[in-house]
Amino acid sequence: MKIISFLGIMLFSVSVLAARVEVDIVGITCGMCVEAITKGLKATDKAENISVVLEDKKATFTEVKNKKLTDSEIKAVIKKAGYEAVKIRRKQ
Ligand SMILES: [Cu+2]
Repeated sequence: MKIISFLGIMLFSVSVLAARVEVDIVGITCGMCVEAITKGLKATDKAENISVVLEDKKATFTEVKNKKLTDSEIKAVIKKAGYEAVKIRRKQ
């Protein structure tokens, strides 16, 4: 019973710590863009649950546990893929 409570607290902590990150991106025009940005974020090994939506021109993801993806890292990844990150929001 103690172990179950402990696991519950651990899971709760993880879900609290995993920030949802939203990135507004300029230059997304098609599915290839979506693919390039998704691949770029995935390659960092710091982002999971990655979703890039063409219509919204927005990428959302959660940070991998204990791996912080800074705003400048995000901008660099998006730039490397050929686009520009104009706004980054974090939601706990
Ligand atoms: Cu495209």
